Amino acid sequence: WDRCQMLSIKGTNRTMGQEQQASMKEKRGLEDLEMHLARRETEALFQEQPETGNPYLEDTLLRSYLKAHLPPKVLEEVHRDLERFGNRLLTQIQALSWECEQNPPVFQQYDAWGRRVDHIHTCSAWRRMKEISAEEGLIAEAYEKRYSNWSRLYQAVKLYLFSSSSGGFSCPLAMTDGAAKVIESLGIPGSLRNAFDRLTSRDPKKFWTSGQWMTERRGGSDVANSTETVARKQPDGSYRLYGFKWFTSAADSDVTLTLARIADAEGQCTQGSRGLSLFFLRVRDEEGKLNSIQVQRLKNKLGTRQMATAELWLQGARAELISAEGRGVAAISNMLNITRIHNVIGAVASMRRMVSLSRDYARKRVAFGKLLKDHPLHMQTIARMEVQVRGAFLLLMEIVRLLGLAETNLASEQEQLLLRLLIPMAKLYTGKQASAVAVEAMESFGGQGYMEDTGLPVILRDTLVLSIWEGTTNILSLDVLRSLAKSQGQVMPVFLSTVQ
Ligand code: UCC
Repeated sequence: WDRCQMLSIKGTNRTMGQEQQASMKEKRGLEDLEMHLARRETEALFQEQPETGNPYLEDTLLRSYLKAHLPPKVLEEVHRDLERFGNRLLTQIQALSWECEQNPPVFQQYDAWGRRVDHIHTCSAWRRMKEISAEEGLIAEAYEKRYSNWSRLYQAVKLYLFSSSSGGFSCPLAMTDGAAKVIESLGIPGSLRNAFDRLTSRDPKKFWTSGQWMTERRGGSDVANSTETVARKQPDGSYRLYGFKWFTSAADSDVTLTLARIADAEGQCTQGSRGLSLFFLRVRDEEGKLNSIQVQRLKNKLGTRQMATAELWLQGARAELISAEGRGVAAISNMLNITRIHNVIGAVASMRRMVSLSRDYARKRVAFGKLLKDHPLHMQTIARMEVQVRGAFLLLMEIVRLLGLAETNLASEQEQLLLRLLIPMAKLYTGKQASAVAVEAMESFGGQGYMEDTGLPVILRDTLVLSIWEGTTNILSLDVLRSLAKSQGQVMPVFLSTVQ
């Protein structure tokens, strides 16, 4: 309309006064137009941010699952704690998570005077995550067994709620849980009592995290043939480790479990799986000095950038042998099974977060004259994702329910077989599923989904590792076969009847 007005003014014969008036009017008209456009531009670019509320209260499937399965007394206490925890996630922890993303770890190899220091600087939010993990009993809950066989499931639920707001801290927690499990399965030897207490502590000042150093230069899947690290026995019965660990996640951890080959008196080692033994070591001493370890560099990863993944030289690191000689792989497999369950937790949690955000956006964003939620095609896409999240969630709950039974000696032989089969199966399936769902959910935000500062690409990047670390899809497929073979096929009818 403004434009038509101006054109009609320009086209007429006018006196000087009229010209002046017309030119002022034209100027005003242009100013109006600019203001109008500017306002329109701002309005058109403004979109309501997708948000989620208390992740526990909003998760109707989780709540109905707990209601259907937990004994009423346990449910009452768990519900109260999860509601409080959900609020804490919303009001405190989510902001810390973003801070971790914004301030990835920095590696300082030398000090100003040329001394080698190999210091990995982490941000205050990352260190706060460690304290929060202890305060919330994110590891402790599973080992205190306050709720008997339900403790493991309760811990898994807290980790599931925490995972997508943890700023990557769910990774060291996975390995910490795995290390505690290995130590517990060894009967908590006296020399490891202090470590076990710290790994499962609720006291932020005492709490330790653990690493899991398995991957070496020659590979990460074929551990039996790739491990070059050598362990030399010392007169006091301890060992010193020499080797190069190529991929160590959360390298700022306090302790770690790792594999090495014990050298005999002639310096010879047994090759293959039977030559591998499991060791425990502290990464730093009381003063923070590295245990004869040099940090080569930090890894430059596609995702999980909040966390320091490093290449480490072991140059005589003092360590304790904790498995029988040559039984390293079997001993660390307890850890692997726990970290693989954490992987499933991470997968389900990231799918839940993406789909929840997508659902919220559909209630706010208008396109083609109506809200996205009123477009059947859009809703069909969201519904398909929702079904995937729900299925994966129920599979996870079944696994941690079975694990809880096994850990309190309440699982039947059949349930134990089923658990052994379901862990690699769930890990391989949800690992791939998570990134597919994340990509689909990202698309549901249009171009905004592709923008770094929305935080959505971070979730996608971080899901891409889920099919890789802790055993790739094919390695886990082979582990499914291993579990079939180990049970001499007995697990198959158990699986089929359970599914039916
Ligand atoms: O460290 C990494 C990143 C850390 C970050 C983790 C955070 C995750 C949380 C996410 C939160 C969001 S990545 C490094 C991970 N590396 C792996 O996962 C290794 C992948 N490779 C495998 O899993 C292979 O299958 C191997 C290494 C286990 C294969 O070794 P072997 O020695 O060739 O296999 P064997 O000879 O078949 O098995 C040796 C023994 C057998 O026991 P026995 O001798 O009694 O018959 C097997 O039954 O180990 C037993 N065993 C198992 N037992 C092997 N695998 C298992 C298992 N899964 N469960 C029980």
